[in-house]
This record gives sequence, C-alpha cells and structure tokens, in this order.
Amino acid sequence: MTKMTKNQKGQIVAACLAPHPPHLVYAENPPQNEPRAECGWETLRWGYHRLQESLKNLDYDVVVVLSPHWRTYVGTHILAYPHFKGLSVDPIFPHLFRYHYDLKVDVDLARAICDEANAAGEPTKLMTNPDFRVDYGTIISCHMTDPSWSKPIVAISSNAASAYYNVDVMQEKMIELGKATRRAIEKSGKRAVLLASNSLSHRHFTQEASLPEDMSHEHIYNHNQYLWDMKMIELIKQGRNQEILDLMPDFTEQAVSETDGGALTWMLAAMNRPKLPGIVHAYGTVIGTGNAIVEWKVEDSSSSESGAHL
Ligand code: 2X7
Ligand code: FE2
Repeated sequence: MTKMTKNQKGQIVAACLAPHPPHLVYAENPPQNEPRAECGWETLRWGYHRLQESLKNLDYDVVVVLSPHWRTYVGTHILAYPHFKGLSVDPIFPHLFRYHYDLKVDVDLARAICDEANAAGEPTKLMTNPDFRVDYGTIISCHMTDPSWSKPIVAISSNAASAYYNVDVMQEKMIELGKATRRAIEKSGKRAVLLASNSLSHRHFTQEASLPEDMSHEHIYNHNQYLWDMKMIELIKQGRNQEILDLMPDFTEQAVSETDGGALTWMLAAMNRPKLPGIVHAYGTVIGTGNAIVEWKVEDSSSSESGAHL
C-alpha cells in the first residue's frame, strides 16, 4: 500500500458525487442561464457552496466528468476539441435551463484516457466536432462545483450498456474505464478532480408545480427508494467504497437510480475504492429524485487498497 504524498503529480486529488438537476442552476441565477428564479432547493445549493469552498483549497489542473446525459450506444466518447461554446437547453425543462456555456478542454488528457481505454479493450473515440453541443449534465456538474470554470475539463460520455445489455455489463465496462482513467492521469503528471454527475434514487414527479421553486411541493417520491439512498449514504460516510461498488447493480435496479449511466461506478474504480469516508455536503430531493453532494479527499488516502474485487 503506497501512501500518496501531498502535492504529488499525476494523481486524483478529489472525487465528487455531483448531481445535475437543472433546477439547481436555475435557482442560483447565474448570468449564463436565461431563466430567473426566486429561490429554491437551498439545502442542495448550500451543500454545493461548501463543496466549492473545499475545492478552492485544492491544487489541481483539470476536472474529469462523466455524465449520463451524453449517451453513446457504441463505446465511449470523450470531448477533444480545445474550446466549446454554445447554448445548452434542457429538453424537459427548457423553462429552467437555457445556459450559455464557454468551456476549455484538456485535449491531451482526453487523448490519453482514450488511448488507455482502447488499450484495455474498451472501444473509445474522441469527439472533435467544434459544433458539438455539450450535454446539460456535464455543464451543470461543472458549474455547480466551480461557477467560474477556472479549470479545463475532460468530459466522458455514458455508454448505454445498462439499457442495451444489463447493469452488470455496465458495471464491468465502467470499472475498466475508471481504471484506464486513473492510469492516464497518473502518466500525465496532472492533478485531477473527478465528478460523477448523477442523482441517486431517480423516481420523479410526473407533474410540475405551477411555480417550480415552490418548495412546499418538494419531497421524496418513494419511501423504499429513500431507504436505499440512506443505505448508500451510510456506506459513503463509513468509507465502505468497495461495498458501494458491490451493491451498485441492486441499488441501480431497485432505486431506479441514475447510477445506471455508470458515472459513480467509473469514479469509484478510478479512485481505486479506498477505505476513505466521503464528506456528505448535502442530501435533498429535486422533483422527488434523491441527490447527494459528496466529496472524497482522495489525496489524503492510500493509493491502493485491499485489492478485493476489481
Ligand atoms: O436530469 C435530471 C436529474 N437527474 C434529476 C432531477 C431533475 C431533472 O433532471
Ligand atoms: Fe439526470
């Protein structure tokens, strides 16, 4: 077991569960988003503010994010053009999210992750179309963790293996992709923050309140799914990251979780699932879905753990 030293090059510095309900950006009223809100979802937004403060104290070069709203049916794609600019409109919530983005990409690291994934037998391609519209999951997780977009990003698509095959296939592929991501970061000499852009339980309302930010309507939708969220959060707090990975297929199916996109599996595998407690900055619902904002200070952990099941 090798202990990482502080400020060491080529390592994952922190990993964050960073869900992307567009409602959170809407309620923040940043200049990039067209719609205006009065308030809303404070528990989650204030949790994100705590995460932002914590990340400001870290020394890192790049953010690597995997979003379930960039679905690719054959393999994985990775953004690989230096600069993307455009308007992202949420197809379900266009009245909440019309966001003008302008972001930088770390193309060298994107290429390195792509090469490592292909070498591991996971078909992966680079997205080099300058007019490609970046998905709202990527944008929201990046905005909520760093509204000033101070670092370049590497954005990875979500292979739809859960839908196309089943959750176990997703799990295997995302573990390989996570390990490839880690190897690429280590070889690059860069210091990276990872973002898994997903909610936990994902059953949601079918009708919206007339005022979306009217919090008298906001609550968990289903008690069983809430219990699943609490189970996962307890494991997170206790640092039982291998058990989270082991439970992922059951959790994903029974809580109809957005972990079906593979982001959390990918991130836990990239972190090498250390016995490291996650700091839960917040838990709250958005249209009934369960959302946890979590930070693992990976730099403070050992680089490799028991080697159990990966
Ligand atoms: O994409 C989402 C989500 N994951 C959760 C809540 C609300 C809307 O959109
Ligand atoms: Fe989503």
